[in-house]
Amino acid sequence: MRFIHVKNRRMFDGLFNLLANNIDVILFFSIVYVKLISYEKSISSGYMDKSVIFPIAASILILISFSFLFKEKNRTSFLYIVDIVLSAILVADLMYYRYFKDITTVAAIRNAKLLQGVSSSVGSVASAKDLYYFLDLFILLPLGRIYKKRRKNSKPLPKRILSFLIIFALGIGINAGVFYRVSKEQPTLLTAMSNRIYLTNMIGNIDFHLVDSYNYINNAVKNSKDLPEERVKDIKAFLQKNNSSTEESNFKGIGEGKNLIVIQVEALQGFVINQKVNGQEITPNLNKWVNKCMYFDNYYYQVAGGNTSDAELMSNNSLYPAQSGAAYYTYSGNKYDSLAAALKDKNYYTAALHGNSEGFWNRNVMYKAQSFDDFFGEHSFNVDEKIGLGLSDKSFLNQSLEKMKNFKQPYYSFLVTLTSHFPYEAVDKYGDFNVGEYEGTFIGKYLKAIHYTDAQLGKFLDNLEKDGIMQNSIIALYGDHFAIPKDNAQQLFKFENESSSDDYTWFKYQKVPLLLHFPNDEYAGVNHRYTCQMDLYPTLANMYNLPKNYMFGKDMLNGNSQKVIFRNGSFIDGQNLYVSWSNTYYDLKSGTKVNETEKLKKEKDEYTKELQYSDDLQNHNLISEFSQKK
Ligand code: GP9
Ligand code: MN
Repeated sequence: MRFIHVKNRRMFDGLFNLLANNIDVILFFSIVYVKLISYEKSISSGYMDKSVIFPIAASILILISFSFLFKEKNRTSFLYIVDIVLSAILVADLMYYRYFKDITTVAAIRNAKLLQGVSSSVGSVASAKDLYYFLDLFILLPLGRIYKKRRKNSKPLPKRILSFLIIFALGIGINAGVFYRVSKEQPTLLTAMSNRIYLTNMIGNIDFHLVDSYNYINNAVKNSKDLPEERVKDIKAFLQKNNSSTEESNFKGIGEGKNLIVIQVEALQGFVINQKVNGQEITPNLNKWVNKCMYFDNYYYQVAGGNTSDAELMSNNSLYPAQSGAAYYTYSGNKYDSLAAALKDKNYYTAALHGNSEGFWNRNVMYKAQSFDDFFGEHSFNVDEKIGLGLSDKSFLNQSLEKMKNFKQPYYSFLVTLTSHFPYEAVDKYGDFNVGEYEGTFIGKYLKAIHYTDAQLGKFLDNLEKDGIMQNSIIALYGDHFAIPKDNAQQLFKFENESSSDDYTWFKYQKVPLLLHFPNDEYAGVNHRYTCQMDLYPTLANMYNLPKNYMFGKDMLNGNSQKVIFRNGSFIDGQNLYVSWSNTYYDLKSGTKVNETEKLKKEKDEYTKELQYSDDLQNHNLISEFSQKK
């Protein structure tokens, strides 16, 4: 009895000593944990992922592990300094968030002019509550002093290294599991960082900054070596050849002096045009406008890790998406010879409009880099109706029209819609479109969502016509990318009565509609030429008499190239489809497999090179170099 009592007492003393000896670590963990959770709550507006507690705990453990490398009395000072730095980062992040609705990145800090918006209005983005983040520092300072005095002797170095290794491994282990889960759910999120708030909601603030820094350094190292002279010459020669316009005469200059309105529609996939469900047209309004427009029914999207932002990049610059990640993020410090910049040189007013938070896809940075005069993001609209990610298409298009009426003419308006966004659920209660047997299915939800957006686009286009704006404008409307991901392909094939589900069939549906509208519905008709998002800018450049210098695409209204190169190396040449992941060629019309010929092999090598040229150009900011030398 007495023996057990003594044993218990010893255990209790041991535990007490362990806690007392590590009180600085325990306090640090608890306080930083509370700060990180409170930060997470501030940026998540109600949809915080509960499991974020694991990466948050793991990242604190990793920080703590390093403190064990110090002698005990220095350990406390180390933790104290880390606490100060972390609190400062969190408060800076909160202020940035209040302004941009986004998380600060190394790229944004490096490009200091982007922070002007925040720094010039620190008063309006700072909050008294932010002081809470520093409160503990005042209480901990005297406590730390007392503790330090008590801790005269220290554990030997090997023991401290062991503690470091155990805690570090624990933190890394938990984080590895979390990162695995994120990359399973969204394979490109960690490298592309498309939705930084969502990512921070999954991995926490510290991990976000670590991943961001890693991506930043990784890219910088990759691009730090100068390109060999020969390579630069090759790229120059390629661009000169691709952009020379000797034979171009169709439609040349027909847009000069006219407004340009480009509408990029979220997830508008080609198969819905002129298609019915349950006996009703899915997109009755676009179907009507298809007949009044030059309609390209073989227009392919080519987006990669940058998704919507890649569609914007290609349509406005005729540059390929980045090999990995999002160009809108990786190449935000580059110089661009964009559509907006070229039109500005012709005294156009240029504006980009989108109803989501300004920071999404780094738009606040990238629209500036592409020389738009103004960006009207969520802050510039009255958010009177929110569906899903942001302002509803209905309200967005109505308010955009009112804004456009006040734009100085001629203008270039670039509108990006939002409501018909994956997973197409938010829009359900805003319409009564009956999709019959598809009710409740993934494809059924999409059809409802795109039916809603079609109605809003119809009203917008009708108003442009009614208000006489169309009379003096050229309009381009296209879908940004697929709506039905590969995971759900079977539903699409079933809907389209496809008996096969091979790669050829998959590619058949990777098209988005492109509608070009000219005053008085001139040039209306269907154009079956194989074209793609890379071709929009060269086509518009010819119509608006803009210089063509650094475009990789082709003018769809001149010449006869039918080249479509996808970011993964797959391509279409007008006769054949090449699928890179299976190294297989198909006849484009019949879908039968064909063997590789000398000609096809040559094309494949040429197109791979073309993608590499675009990568080199962007990795080494060559537009800046070339335009200085000119
Ligand atoms: C967000 C919108 C959606 O603003 O552009 O982007 P996505 O997820 O489609 O790439
Ligand atoms: Mn999109």
